[in-house]
Amino acid sequence: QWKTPGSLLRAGNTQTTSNTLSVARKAEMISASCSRSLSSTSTPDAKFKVKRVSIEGNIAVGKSTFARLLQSAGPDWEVMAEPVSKWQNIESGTSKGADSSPQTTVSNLLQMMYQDPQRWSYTFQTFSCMSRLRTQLQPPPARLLSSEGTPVQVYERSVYSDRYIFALNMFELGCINSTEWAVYQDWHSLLVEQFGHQVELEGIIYLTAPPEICMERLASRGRSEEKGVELDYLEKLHVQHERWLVDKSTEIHFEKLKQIPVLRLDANVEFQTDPEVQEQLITKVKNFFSSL
Ligand code: DCM
Ligand code: MG
Repeated sequence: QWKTPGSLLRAGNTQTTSNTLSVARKAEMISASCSRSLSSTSTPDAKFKVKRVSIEGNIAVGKSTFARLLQSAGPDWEVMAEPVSKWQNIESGTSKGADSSPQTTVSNLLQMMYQDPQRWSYTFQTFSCMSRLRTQLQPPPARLLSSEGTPVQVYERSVYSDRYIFALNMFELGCINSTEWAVYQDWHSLLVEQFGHQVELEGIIYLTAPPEICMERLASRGRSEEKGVELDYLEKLHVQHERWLVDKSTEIHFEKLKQIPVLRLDANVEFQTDPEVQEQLITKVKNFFSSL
C-alpha cells in the first residue's frame, strides 16, 4: 500500500542551495549562549516549576507561525524553535554543539534526505533527534525561572514526534530498513530513559489542517529542500499524527507519554492575520496551560 520510497519526491529535484553559515544559524548560536549564561544565575530548583509543552503537526501546518504568536502573547512563555538550520548546515566536527566557533559547512542533510531518502533517512533522523535533544536540554531562560505566573517552555516538536511520526513513517515507507529501525529505536529509548526527565512534556498542542492546506503552505513558504515533497507524503504524515495523538493506536514505549493531555487546535483558520482568531486560540492555550 505504501508507495515506493522515491515517490515521496517529484522527479527532478536536484537543485542545490548555498551552504554558507546562515543568519538563522548565527542567531541560534547567539540565543543558545545567552540562555545558558542567564540561567546560570538562577536557582536550580526554579526550573522544576516550568512546564514543558510541545507543538506538533504536519510539515508547514503553521507551527512556527503559531509559535511566534504564542511568543508574543505570553510573557511567561518561551518558545524553542526546531533546529532546522542545523540540519541544513552540517558542520565538520559538530561534537562541541552550539557553542563551538564557526566551522565549515560540509553538507545539507535535509536536502540529502529529501533527494535520496533511502540512503539518508536514517542519518537524518539520527541527527535531527540528537540536535533537538541538545537544544531542548538547555536550561530555560532566567526570565521564565523568575516568573510569578505559570512559566511554560514551548518546544516546536519533540523527540517523540521524531520517532513516532517521522522515523516510523520512513520505516513504513521502506526508507529506513529493519536493521536501521532496530538501531534507531535502541538508542532512542536509551536517550529518553537517560535524559527524558529533563525534556519531559506536560502537554501537547496538536495543530491540524488538511494535508492539501499544508501542501499550499509548504509551496508558499518555498523552502528549497522541500520542493519535491508530494501531497501523498503529507497525507501519510497526517495519518501518523492522527494515530499517535487522536486514535492513540501508535505503539508507544514510554508510559508517561501515553497519559499526556493533548490540545487539538484547528490550524485551517487565518491565525496569521486575523486578530479575533488569534485571541480565540490564545485563550484556548491559556486554559490548557493552566489545566496542566
Ligand atoms: N523533519 C523530518 N524528520 C524529523 C523532523 C523534521 O523529516 N524528525 C523535516 C520535515 C520538514 C522539516 O524537517 O521538512 C521541518 O519543517 P516543519 O517544522 O515545517 O515541519
Ligand atoms: Mg517550522
